[in-house]
Amino acid sequence: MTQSYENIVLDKPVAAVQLIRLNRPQAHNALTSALLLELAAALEEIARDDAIAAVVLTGGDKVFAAGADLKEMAALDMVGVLNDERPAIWRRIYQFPKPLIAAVNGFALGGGCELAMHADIIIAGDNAQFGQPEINLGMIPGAGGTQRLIRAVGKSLAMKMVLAGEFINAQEALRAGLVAEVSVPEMTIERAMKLAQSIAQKPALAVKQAKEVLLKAFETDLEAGLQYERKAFTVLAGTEDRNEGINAFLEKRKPKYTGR
Ligand code: CO8
Repeated sequence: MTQSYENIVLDKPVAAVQLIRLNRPQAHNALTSALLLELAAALEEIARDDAIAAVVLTGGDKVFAAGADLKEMAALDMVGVLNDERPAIWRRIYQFPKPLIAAVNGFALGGGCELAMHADIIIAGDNAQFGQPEINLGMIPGAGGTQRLIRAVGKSLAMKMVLAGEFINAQEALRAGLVAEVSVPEMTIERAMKLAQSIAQKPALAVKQAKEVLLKAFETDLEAGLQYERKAFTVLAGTEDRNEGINAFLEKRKPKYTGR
């Protein structure tokens, strides 16, 4: 990494996976604009780095992230919110093209829950709590929470969480489909890293296409989504890795992928 960051920490990459830790422990990783800007910039740098295939994003042991920074939020009136740069930063985070796995221990609240939902996969420690408590502050989720949560957990549970501000624990999140796996908290990051490393070994172009097409399911109707899938499936037929994958299977040998 060429840039240095104050609000996030980038560990040395392991097996083509970059671990990013949110690092504002004094405020339970409350998401200031500065933190979000650093995260967006780091992800953009990683997107350009061929040596990194996937990212794991984590917070603290007890709190993944406590939401938008309320001190910053308090200073914004309606015009301030209207002109806020944050929606554009969130979009940059969402546009990260490589697999992004959130390893969530403890509270993921408000913008923290929304940040976890920007990831492609969430691995939760069994101490995790997910919530959108904005209603208690006279607000509603403002970083995609109303839209992504309802798609992830369905109407009734999303309504309960957003209207009543009630949290769900890791097991409830697992049952609802918000998270992919629950782990003991000490192993959450390790499990997320292992999963990311496994994905990092897959043919990169197929992974990229798969992520893009899966995310289209949130944005399109079935017919359009199926068309995206067909296009991506067709494009992959022109890649060396796809031919290598099929040939290696038929020749009963391990494939050697090159990312081409
Ligand atoms: N913002 C700023 N500071 C915070 C935040 C926050 N969200 N959360 C905690 N802190 C600070 C506290 O003020 C406190 O600071 P200090 O030591 O200076 O008093 C310190 O962190 C420790 O906090 P607590 O004493 O409360 O710690 P506990 O261990 O008792 O509780 C909790 C931990 C449960 C996480 C608790 O801190 C909490 O409930 N935090 C607020 C959660 C919340 O309501 N989040 C929603 C925020 S609104 C939001 O996210 C809207 C998203 C819209 C995004 C739009 C972008 C465009």
